[in-house]
This record gives sequence, structure tokens and C-alpha cells, in this order.
Amino acid sequence: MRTQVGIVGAGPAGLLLSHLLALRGIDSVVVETRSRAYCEARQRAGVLECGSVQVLREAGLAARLDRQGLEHGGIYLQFGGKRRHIDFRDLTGGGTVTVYAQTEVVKDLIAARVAAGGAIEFEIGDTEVSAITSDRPVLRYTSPDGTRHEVECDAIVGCDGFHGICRDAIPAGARTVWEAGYPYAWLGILADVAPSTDELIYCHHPAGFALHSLRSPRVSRLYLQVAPDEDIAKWPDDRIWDELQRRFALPGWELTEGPVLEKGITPMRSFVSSPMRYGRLFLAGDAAHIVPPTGAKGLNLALADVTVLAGALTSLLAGGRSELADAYSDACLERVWRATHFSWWMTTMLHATPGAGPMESQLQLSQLRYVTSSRAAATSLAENYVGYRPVAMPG
Ligand code: RFL
Ligand code: PHB
Repeated sequence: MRTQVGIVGAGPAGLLLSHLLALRGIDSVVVETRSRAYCEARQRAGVLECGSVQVLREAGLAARLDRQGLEHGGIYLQFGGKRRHIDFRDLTGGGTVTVYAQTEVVKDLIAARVAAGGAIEFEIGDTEVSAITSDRPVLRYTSPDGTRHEVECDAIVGCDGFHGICRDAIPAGARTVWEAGYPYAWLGILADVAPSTDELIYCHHPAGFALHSLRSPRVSRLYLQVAPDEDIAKWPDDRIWDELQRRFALPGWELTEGPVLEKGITPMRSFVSSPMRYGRLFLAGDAAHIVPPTGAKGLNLALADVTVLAGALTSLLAGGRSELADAYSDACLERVWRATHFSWWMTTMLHATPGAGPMESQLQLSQLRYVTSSRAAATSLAENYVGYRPVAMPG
């Protein structure tokens, strides 16, 4: 078998890349270990930056997003018994984010690839990449019927997430990794109840962080900070709602409870692997970098990487020019590091560090008061949240 671009992983990064390449006349094959149903149901992110929405719209992928996505012009920060609004539109000259679940982005992308006759193989096994420093890298995998395939490519892209195999195909001596863990995790629930808020609430509380997000006008998504090794079996639905009630409590406001449709625990880490390209192997999305979810950046970074990469690969494979491919890693890592800092900053400002003592919480509260009272500080949060675009500085 032969294709121009072999793509490992049918998450948002791999799927959008294959679509953007097809629009530019470049063919690709996407291989994925999980089933289509699993990929479409995996509960993850919920917030799209305006730049991500624009990319999906320009690629003709936003019909449902434009109907069902909920545009939000700000967030609430709750701390010290008060809830303060950060107005993104006012602070950033009209900037917004759109609440539209990653599950829906993935469904839209798979439907578009299937409708266009794009090659996606689900439930494959034993993925291997080789000859990545040659002009003909090879992708091997086994399809569900047991057939072993060998695909000769012009380039291979690892969109296989944090636990994928592509990153490790780059020799250890040729890459640098930065990693930081956090002494907490998120317990997330999907609840069959209308959200009790019009915009997301990020809540600092001595007992730990809580987040009220949503999936639609009828479905809520809520998170609680828990211990990193927390056992989900110890969190029956009543205990989850009691803890959410305690952390979000505010006079005159009510958190409405409803049936829990799904629950799970997510560990948190910051991770960057550089470079994002080695020979003809490129990495994109979570395969190259992970941020804690507090800044809502992971999905947006994945979509941004492949938007840059689609142009670079087109220039390389259809135009015979390597400048953009050579610039890919540095161009993406600049945005990745900004988001890595922002996510770390949001995370450490809002979570209670076990054993940290009262000094830390006073510093957090001071920072939260500053961010909600200084226009300069609020603008910094707002422009990072809606999607930071560097401007050319004089000199
Ligand atoms: P994915 O989505 O992990 O997809 C990788 C795919 O590769 C497959 N795979 C393989 N396929 C073939 N061969 C192999 N050897 C393979 N190994 C793995 C996997 O099965 C999978 O289908 O990576 P991608 O495409 O880079 O997308 C990244 C995003 O999924 C991720 O960054 C976000 O979900 C992070 N995130 C959030 N991001 C945001 O921008 N906004 C948010 O509000 C937000 N909230 C979140 C989040 C992530 C969370 N969790 C669960 C980690 C909230 C949570 C709780
Ligand atoms: C979500 O809706 O899942 C969500 C929203 C904002 C975050 C993280 C997750 O910062």
C-alpha cells in the first residue's frame, strides 16, 4: 500500500489533519486502535477558542457547531465567598470561546472523512513506524481480521496521544522532555440536568478546586479536585453532589442536581517533548505535549498544530519546498509553551495543594483578587483563555 501521509490516531488532531490535507489534494491513511464508537463517546474537552472555531468553519466542518455550539463571552472566578465575572468580549475587543464537546467535534470530523471516502481504519493493532529518516517512511499495522499491512508514505504524523508509540520512535538522544506532575486529579461527572450557570465557574475553595461547565442547555459537566490516587468507587453520586454543593455554595444561588450519566478521574500533568519533528516523522497534539485541563487548552493546541502542519506538508509534498516543514516544530512550540504556562498558572492559582499550609492560600487569594480587580491582569487572563495571538513588537 502507498499513501502520501500516514496518520497514527483518530483523535481530533489526526482527523482534522486528514481532512485539511484532503482539501489540499494530499491523500492520507488514518489508523486507530479504538473503535469508531469509542472515539465518538470518549468524554474530554468542552471549550473551543475562537481560532479553533474559525479553522473548523473554514474547513467546512462547522454546520452543527454553528447550530449547537454555545458562544461564551467570559468566565466566573469564585473565591473567598464571592463570584467575579471576567468579561472576555470587553477585555479582548470581542473575543469569545465556544462550548462544544470534543465528542461532537470528533463525530463531525469522522462523518466528514467517511462522507469524502477518506481512509480510516479503526480497531487496528501493533502499530509500527520505521525508516523515518528516509523519504519513504513506513507505517505497519494489523487490521481487525488479522492482516498485517505495510504502508509506504512520504511522511508519517504521530497524532496518537500521550500514550502512543510515535514519540518513542524519535531516538532519546534527539529529544528533550520537560515534565511536571500535580498532587491532585479531577473527578468529572456528566449530569442530566440544565446547567445552573450561564458561563463556566472556576471555583477556589479551601477543600479543593471545583469547575461548573456544560455540554448543552440540558446537560452539565462538573469537576472536583480530588487526590491523585482517588478511588472512584468511594464517590457515590450523593457524595459528589454534596461536595459540589459545599464548594460552590453562594448565598442566593442554587446548584441544581440531576442524574449522573458518567463519571471518571483524570490525572493532571504538564509535558512537552521537543522537537515535534524528526526526519519525516511529525508529532501533533497530545503526542507531543500535555497540559492540565484548567486552562481548556489541550484540544485547541491539537487543532492548532495540525492546522500549521497541513500547510507545511502540502508545501513539502506538493510544492517540493521544505521551509515550512523545517519551521513546524519551533512555530508550534512557541504556542505550546504559552499554553503550558497559562494552564500551570490557572491550575496553581485555583487548586489547594495538599500540605501547603495557609501561606499558599493567602497568595492564591491575593492573585485572584488582583486578576478580578485590575483590568491589566484580567486582560492577560482573558487573552490567554480566548487564544493568545502574538503581535509584532517594534524593534
Ligand atoms: P487524543 O484525543 O488522545 O487522540 C489520540 C488517538 O490516538 C489513538 N492511538 C493510537 N492509534 C493507533 N496506534 C496506536 N499505537 C495508538 N495509540 C493511541 C488513541 O486511541 C486516540 O484515539 O489526542 P489528540 O488528537 O492530540 O487530541 C488531544 C485532546 O484529546 C486533548 O488535548 C484534550 O481532550 C484535553 N482537554 C481539554 N482540551 C481543551 O482544549 N479544552 C478543554 O476544555 C479540555 N478539557 C481535556 C479536558 C482533557 C481531559 N482529559 C480526560 C484528559 C478535560 C479532560 C477531563
Ligand atoms: C469541560 O467542559 O470539560 C472543561 C471546560 C473548561 C476546562 C476544562 C474542561 O478548563
